[in-house]
Parts: sequence; C-alpha cells; structure tokens
Amino acid sequence: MTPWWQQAVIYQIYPKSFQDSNGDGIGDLPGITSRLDYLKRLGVDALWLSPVYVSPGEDNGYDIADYEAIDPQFGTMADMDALIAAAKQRGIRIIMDLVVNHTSSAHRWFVEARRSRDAPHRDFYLWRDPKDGQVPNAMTSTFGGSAWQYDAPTGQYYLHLFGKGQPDLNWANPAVRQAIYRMMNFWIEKGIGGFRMDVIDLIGKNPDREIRENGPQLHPYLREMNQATFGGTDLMTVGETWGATPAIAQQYADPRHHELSMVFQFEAMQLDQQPGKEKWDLKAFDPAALKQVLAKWQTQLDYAHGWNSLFWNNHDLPRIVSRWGDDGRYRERSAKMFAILLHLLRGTPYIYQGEEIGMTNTPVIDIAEVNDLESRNMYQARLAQGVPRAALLHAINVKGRDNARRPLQWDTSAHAGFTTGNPWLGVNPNYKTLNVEAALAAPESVFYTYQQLIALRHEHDIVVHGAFTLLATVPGVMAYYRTLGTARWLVVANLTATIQPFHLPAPLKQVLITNLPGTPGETLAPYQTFAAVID
Ligand code: TEU
Ligand code: CA
Repeated sequence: MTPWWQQAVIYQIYPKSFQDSNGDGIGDLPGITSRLDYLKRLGVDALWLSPVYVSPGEDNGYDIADYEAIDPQFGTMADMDALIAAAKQRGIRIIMDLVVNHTSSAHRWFVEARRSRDAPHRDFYLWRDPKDGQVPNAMTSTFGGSAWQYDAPTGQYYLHLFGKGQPDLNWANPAVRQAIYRMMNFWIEKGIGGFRMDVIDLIGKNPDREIRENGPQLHPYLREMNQATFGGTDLMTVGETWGATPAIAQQYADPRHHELSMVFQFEAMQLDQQPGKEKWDLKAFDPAALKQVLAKWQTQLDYAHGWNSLFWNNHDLPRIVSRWGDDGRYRERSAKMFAILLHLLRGTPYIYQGEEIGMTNTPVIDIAEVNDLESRNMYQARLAQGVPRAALLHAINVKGRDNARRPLQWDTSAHAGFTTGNPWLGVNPNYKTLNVEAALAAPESVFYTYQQLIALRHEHDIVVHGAFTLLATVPGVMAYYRTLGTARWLVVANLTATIQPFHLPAPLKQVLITNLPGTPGETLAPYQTFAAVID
C-alpha cells in the first residue's frame, strides 16, 4: 500500500512572510488560515510550517524557547488548533518544524543550566572546560567563528553549531531524548500530519572527537524516537540532512529500519559553490552537473525500500528562477521548466511559497538592508579579512537567505497585499506585475503549470512509481523516461538559454504538459520543456 506522502505534494510556508492578518507587518497563523482556499486550489496535500514556537527570533524561529507554545507574533495556540482543523476540512495536513539539535539560549532549560555546574538541566547541553585558557577544540559554527562560547558564570564553554543563541542539546543524555519525545507526542495528539526535522543529521554528534554530522548514535536515536513517538502512525517525517549520500538516505528511509519517511539531501544545491568551500564561494551553474546529480539520486536510491524528496527551494536557498534560470526575459518559461523537470521525477515534491508563481531574488545594495544572521555574520567576518564590500554583497545577492524570505506577493496593493502595516522585510518591487492575483488571472501562468503537475501526480501512478531512465543527450538538455507496466512517459527539458539539438526517440502519443505551444522539432528553444506519453 502506498503511503499518502508518496503521492503527495508538500508546500512550505515561512509564516513570517506568508500573510499578515493584523497589520503588524509580520505574517501569522490567522493569515495562513485565510489563504487555505488558495492552497487548495493549487492542490497541495500538506503544509510544512517553518517554526511558529516561542522564540527570541535571532534565527527567525530556529531558536526555540518553548516548544509547546506559539510565539505571540504568530498568534495563539487556539489559532494553531484552528489552522489544523481548517486545513483538515480541506484535506490538507500540517507538518511541523522540529528543531531539536539545539534550543534557544532563552529556553528555560538553558537559562537554568547555565546558572551552576550542578544545575539539574546542566547536562541537557554540552559544556567543556577551557583548554589552555582557550576554546576546547577547533569545532566551528555554521554561522561563522568557533562553535564554543565561553559562559562566565560557570567558567565553561558551551557548544553551538549555529548561532551563540542556539546552544546544542546533549542527545547522549536520555533525559533530553525523553523530553523531546514527550513534546513530539504533544503535537501528534493535536492531529498534525508530520515533522520536518531540522539538521537532524547532527544529533549524533561527538564534540570531543569533533564529529558533527552522521555521528555513531544518530540512527539508534532515530529508531528510538520513531518507537517513542510517530512509529505506527501515518505521519510523514522528513529529515534535513546536508551530508546525505544515496546510501545514507537509504539508511534513514528504508521502512524496515523504522527511522524516517525520507530526507532532504542537498547534493544538487552545492553544485554552484567551489568544492570544499562555503556557499558564498561562487561557481558557475553547470547544467550537465545538475543532470548527473538528479539522475544519480533517481537511480542509486532503491525506491522499493526507501524514498526521496524533490525540491529547488526552501527558506535557506535563493529563488531557483534567479539562481539557475532566467528571471528576466524567460522568467515564466524557465520557472515552468524547473517545475516540470522536478515534479515528474520519483520522490515527493516540495514547493516553497512563491515558487508557484515564479518569484525571484531581491538584490540589495547595502548590508543594512540584510536581515539574515548567516549573511550578516559572513559579511563582517570576510570584511575583516579584507574582502571588498562589493564582492560580499554580490555573494549575498546570489545566495543570501533573505531572497527566499521576502513577503509573498499576493496582489498589486501596497506591500503586495502581504500587510497593511510595515513589512518586517521589504517586498520585492516587482510585485506590481509578479503576484498571485495576476497569476490566477492568466491561464498560461506558472501557477497553472504547478497546479497541472500536482494533478498529474495525483492521477497517474506512473509519476509516483514509474522507473526512471536517463536518455543520452547534449549536456544542456535533460531527458528521461518514466515507465510503469506498458506505459512510458518522456520528459525533456532544455536547461539553457540557448537553442539545443534534440532528436525525439519515438513519436509523441499525447503531450501532457509543456511550456511552449506547438510540437518540438529537431531543436529545443531556450528552456523549452515538455512531457508526453510515448507508449
Ligand atoms: O539549516 C541548516 C543549515 O545547515 C543551514 O544553516 C544551511 O547551512 C544554510 O542556511 C545554507 O544557506 C537549518 C534551517 O533550515 C535554518 O534556517 C536554520 O538557520 C538552521 O538549521 C539552524 O536551525
Ligand atoms: Ca501579524
């Protein structure tokens, strides 16, 4: 029997930027509820909400101070219950973001733990003595600098693999694990549809051996979590795992292991950075490399005993149409190309808010315009190393996280209909022409391509279960078959802005979806894409 999440398309909401309901400039839960009919019209099956829990907001909610309460800026627990219920009425499930590698330093566990070395919750975190008056070892934070922060009251350092306000939990402590499982069950009892697990590949870390990801205890902890919480339910779980290979992804997602439904793996997302360096160290996009990575994940994962996720975007990534497509002349055509290419692959597709209308990056000209902690830390650190400002701003414009976090563009009214107040982060000025209202009014818009792709997945088993075969083509073109029983579909995408040769391997019986009118000849126009039945 096929689990629901293998046939589903999931839509990620960044609540702060989705829809404001009360004019304070911050998106909120009632705002989401008010837009459910739009999401139903798109056709998605579940909504993954980025964190809405009580938080000081240093990392926009990925620093949680209370897992069982809603941050007042987003509304109340009654608003949350109302959203779950209103979504359920429309057949839409709610996936909560589970951020349990770390808490906020404002969490009561940490507030209490840092008071004394024998505080009851001291061992909920990772404390180490100074070494020769310095940090315990060379571990670094993803957001720059040492991962160790000295805490004067007790004379020890605590570990933070992200911001200083995000101390890492000590998963080796069984009391930590039990507290997390209790909290997860609190949410499961509310009737949610699953969890997206933030940086879950880090929970098995060993700070003394400087092991961060894929630590020895990672999979045992996940099996224990599964048993103590969602095991035996139909919840969907997706782990964020930057360092997963197909073999590692298989380990997580093999149902016989009782761990997770699937993981997000980021191999493709690292293709435009210099190997071994950071995301800011830019490298040109190479369509042939993307094709190779997509095909690798289609063929090296055993889908009979595992599953994969499919995505171009999330709240940490730049907008795909700006990143690897063309956000000018070919904006709509290239946005549709990426949609069709991805959604007809094997795995569960995720759409990030605004992707369904082809929203673009938003360049800035001054660091004062940047909200994101990661971008700001990088800017200061590299500036101090002598890197020119212009180069740093360029990297932020290409890769910075604010690109994804600007308010959703609903219509042509002030602030794109996101808020009647002042938005916490300014809207992209292109909202006058690029917005949901305009997309809904135009039958050829990107929105309807996504709507059609979701319908194809719901209606045709071949999209869910069909075998994948890559065709040999020129480097700028990706073409593949999906095959189930006697049925065969062909998907062809020109990943480039130039005309590319392509020879049809068989006559097309029926074109299912396309981004250009007319039947393809011996060449593909820039970004031209189609899917067709051939057998
Ligand atoms: O991201 C994990 C992570 O490693 C990111 O920081 C990533 O390296 C970077 O954003 C790439 O641009 C998760 C969340 O998705 C992110 O929003 C949080 O900031 C982070 O964990 C800490 O919770
Ligand atoms: Ca609000």
